[in-house]
Amino acid sequence: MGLIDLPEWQALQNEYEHTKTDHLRDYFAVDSTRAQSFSLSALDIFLDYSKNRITSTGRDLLLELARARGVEQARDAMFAGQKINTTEDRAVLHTALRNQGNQPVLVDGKDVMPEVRQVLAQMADFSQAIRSREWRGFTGKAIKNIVNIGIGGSDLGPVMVSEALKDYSDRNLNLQFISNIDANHFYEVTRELDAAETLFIIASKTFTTDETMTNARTAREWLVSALGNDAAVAKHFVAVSTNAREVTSFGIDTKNMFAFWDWVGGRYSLTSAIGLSIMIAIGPEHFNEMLIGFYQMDQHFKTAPLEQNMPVIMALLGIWYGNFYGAQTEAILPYDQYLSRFAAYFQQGNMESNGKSVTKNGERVNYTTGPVIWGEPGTNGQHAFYQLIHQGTRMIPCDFIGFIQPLHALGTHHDKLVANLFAQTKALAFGKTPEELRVEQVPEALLAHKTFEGNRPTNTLLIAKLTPGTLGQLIALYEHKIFVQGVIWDVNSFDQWGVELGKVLAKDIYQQLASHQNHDQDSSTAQLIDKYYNLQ
Ligand code: G6Q
Repeated sequence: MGLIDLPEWQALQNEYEHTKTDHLRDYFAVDSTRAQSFSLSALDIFLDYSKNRITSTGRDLLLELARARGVEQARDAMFAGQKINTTEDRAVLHTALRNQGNQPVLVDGKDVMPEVRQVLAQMADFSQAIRSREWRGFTGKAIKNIVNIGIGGSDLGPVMVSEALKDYSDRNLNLQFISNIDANHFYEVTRELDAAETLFIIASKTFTTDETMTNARTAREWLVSALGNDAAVAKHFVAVSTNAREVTSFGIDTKNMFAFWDWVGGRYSLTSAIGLSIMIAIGPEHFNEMLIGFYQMDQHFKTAPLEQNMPVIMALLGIWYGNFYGAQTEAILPYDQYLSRFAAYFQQGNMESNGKSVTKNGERVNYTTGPVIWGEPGTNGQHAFYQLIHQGTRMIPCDFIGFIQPLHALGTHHDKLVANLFAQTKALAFGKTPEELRVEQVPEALLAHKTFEGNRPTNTLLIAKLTPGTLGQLIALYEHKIFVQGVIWDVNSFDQWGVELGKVLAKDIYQQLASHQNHDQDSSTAQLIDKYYNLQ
C-alpha cells in the first residue's frame, strides 16, 4: 500500500488536523513534566525534543508509522549487507567500516572485515610515517603540507571532520583541500606551498571524476615542474580509490593506494580510506576513537527500541514537519565554531540521499521527500538569518547542537555561547505576545512588529564535549536519521542519478567550447556559448 493510504498515515493526518493550532506554550503549561517526557539520551548525546509541536499521541502514531513501513527490518537488512541500493545492485555497509565487533560482515558470502582492518592498518602506518616525519619527499625534506584532491563525498567529510577535530590535530601539518574544477581553488591552495614538502592525496572512488582528475593532473604538472623530475611523483602522490587500474594508469604505485569498496557510498565514506587526510591530521588513535563513536551509535540504532532510538525519533519529527506541516527546509545550527562545516556536510548527506521523487520501484511519489538542509554555527547565524526563523512566514524546524565543556575556556565565552543557544530555543518555542509587550509599554504601532508568535519547533542536542568519539556518534546519528526517512518515503537513499545529466551535458558543451561551435543547442545555451567565446 502506498504511504499516504496507510491507516497509520491517515491517523497522523487526523492528529495533525486536531493539533495544528495548538501552541507549545499550552503544552508546557499543562504538563510540568513535558521536558522529561520528550527527552532521551543515547551514549554521550542528550536530546531534548520537548520544544516540538507533538503530543504523546502524535509520537505514538509516528512510531506506528515507522513500524508499518518496516524500519526495523530495513535497518537489519542494511547491517546484514543486503543489496539495498537496488538501482546500483550494491550493499550499503558504511557500518562495516567502523565495526568493532567480532562477527563477520558478509557481502556475497565473503567477510569484508579482514580487508577493512587491513586498510585501516595500512592507513595507520602511512599516517605515522608522515606524522613522525619519517616519510621524506623527493628532495629528502619531510612532508609538511597535505593536500586532499577530491570532490563531493571524497571531500566534504574530510573537510568537515578535519575542521571539527582541529584541536586534536598536529598543528605543524598544513592540511588543505582542493575540490573545485575552478583553477582559482588550485591556485589559492598551492600558491605558497613548497612542492618539496607537499603530499597530494588523490581521493576518488571511481578515479574518473573530471574535477578530481583535472586537478590531479594539474598537481602532477605543478610538482614535476617544481622538482624537475617525473620520479618525484612516487614520493608526493598517494591515491584513495576503488579503481586500481586507473590509479596505476595515472602513475601512482598501487602500494601507495588505499582501497575501499563499491559498498561504501561516497557521502558515507569518511570512515573509509577517504578519511586518510583526517587520520594524518589527528593520528590513528584519535581516528580510532572516532570510529568507536560511530560504532556505538550504530549499535544504539540497531538495538534501541524505536521509542528510545534517537535517529528514529529525529527522523519521525522530520517527517511530521515535512509531510504534515509542509516545512520545506531544516536548519542545523551547531553552537561550536569547530562544527562550521557540519551543516554543509549533511546538506549533501541528506539532499543527495533523499532528494528523490520516485519510489524504489520507480513510481512517482505523491508526498514530499527530502528537505532542504542548511545552517551555520551559532551565534553567527543569530545576526544573520534567524530573523526569518523567528518571524518569517515559513516553518523551519531547527536542530541546535551544543557542548557542555568548552575546548578552550576563555573567560565568560562559553557560558555566553550556551546561554544564547538556550535562549534561542526558548524564544522560538514561546515567543512574545502583544500582551507581554503592552506590559513593557511598547507603543501600539510597534506591537505587530515586535510580536513573536513562537510555536517554532526545535531539537536541542547537548553533548559533554567535542571529542573524536562524540563527533563519530553525532555523524552516525544524522546518517541513520536520513536512512530512516528514506525507508519511510520508500526512496533509494544510496544512489544519486540526479547528478548525472549535468555531467554528461558539461562534457558535450566543453567539446563545443573548445572548438568554438554551438550546434544542436537550445537557443539559450547557444547564445551563452556565443557570448563566452566572443567575449574571451
Ligand atoms: C556521493 C556522491 C558524490 C561523489 C563525488 C566524487 O555520495 O556519489 O558526491 O562522492 O562525485 O566521486 P569520486 O569519489 O568517484 O571521485
